[in-house]
Amino acid sequence: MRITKCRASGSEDLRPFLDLGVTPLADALVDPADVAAAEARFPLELAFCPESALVQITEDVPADQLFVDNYLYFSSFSDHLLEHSRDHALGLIKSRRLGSDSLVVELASNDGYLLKNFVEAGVPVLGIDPAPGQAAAANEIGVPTRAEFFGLDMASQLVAEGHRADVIIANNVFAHIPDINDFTAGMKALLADDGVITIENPYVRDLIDHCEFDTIYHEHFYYHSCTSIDRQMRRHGLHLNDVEYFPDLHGGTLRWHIGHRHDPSKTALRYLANEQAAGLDQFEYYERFAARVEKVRHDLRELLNDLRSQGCRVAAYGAAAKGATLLNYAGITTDLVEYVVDRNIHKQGLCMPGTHQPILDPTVLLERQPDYVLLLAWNFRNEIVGQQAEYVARGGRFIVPVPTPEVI
Ligand code: JHZ
Repeated sequence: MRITKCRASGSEDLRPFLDLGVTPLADALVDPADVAAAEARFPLELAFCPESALVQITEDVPADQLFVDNYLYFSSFSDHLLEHSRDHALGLIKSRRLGSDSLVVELASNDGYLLKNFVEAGVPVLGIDPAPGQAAAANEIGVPTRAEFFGLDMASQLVAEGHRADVIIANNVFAHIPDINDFTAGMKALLADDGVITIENPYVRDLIDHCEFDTIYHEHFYYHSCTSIDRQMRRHGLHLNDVEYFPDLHGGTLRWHIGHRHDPSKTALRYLANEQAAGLDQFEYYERFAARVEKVRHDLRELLNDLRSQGCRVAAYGAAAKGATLLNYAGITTDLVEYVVDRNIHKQGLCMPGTHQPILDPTVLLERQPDYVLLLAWNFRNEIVGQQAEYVARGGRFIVPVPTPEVI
């Protein structure tokens, strides 16, 4: 269903600026037996709300369809993410002096990849994640996890049970919530008086500036800036107090520190001022994005067509959600890219949504030695290219699709 109002501010002044067509759900990988059947498809369009400064998609797909029925994303398959998460946990234990009488709650705790670091240090945790397979995997490794959607109801229930969180962590989930106000109100209710919320999410400024349009898909309702976070928190009596930047994580990720009291660091104030100076709170900043996205599609198709006409064999690496957006928007079917490899064993044996490349184990790259590999998971470029040193030593080449298609 198409929304008519900003999900955050309720304003009707929603200004569309990018149309990626009608695409299947990016994580709805297809069983090979079902490829002949029609897949559900939904419009994928982006809009900006001047009141909330929030970029968002205009289509609402029910959350069950996105995160319960089709969800095979397990955080633990990236070494880089595991290291990043460990640093985050150890940093919080030290700076917040967490111990056996503290409580850390993670929203969208996935397979326990982050909370396990607190468990190892003897800090009590609670994971919350609606995806049943991921929640079960977390419980199995000793990370107590409830397989539920988080919101004000659940927060109130936890408070009634006597819980208040010293730390609430919400990594790569603040884009994924259909009702952002209910989710924010839940965090406000659950947070202890002197507690801290840390939220990580890819930065909309990097998305626009580096043309990372493939990170747009139906799971990602929102594309955040410091300004949009600041306005969202203030609406709920919370405050943005600090900002950290991780340029190599998911194409550029920000971590926002939020509390009940307003005590902004110089860094937080600088980010807000820089965004205002650059115009991130104005529609004009987003207006010309569509033409740049269209050029990536054109150039990538031209490159792949040229390679195929020279008889080159092309595969892809990473059955990522962003890969599904790229392949579907650019119309890259099996005639241009034959198959995709991915080390997530839950994805192997299935096919990419819409374009239907089979997903295979990465060892086939050495068995079949394709001439080129389109790097769909370009956010893990160093990690993946490093792992594939042998493929490269034998003459294999990677194609990085964004910001402009490039052979490396
Ligand atoms: P990856 C994810 O998006 C999921 P996606 C989520 N929707 C989100 O918000 C963003 O991140 C920020 C594989 N892989 O993580 C694993 C290897 O095979 O970029 C994944 O299937 N070998 C919550 O889905 C895929 O690549 C490797 O060495 O776009 C990467 O997907 C590595 C490092 C990864 O996610």
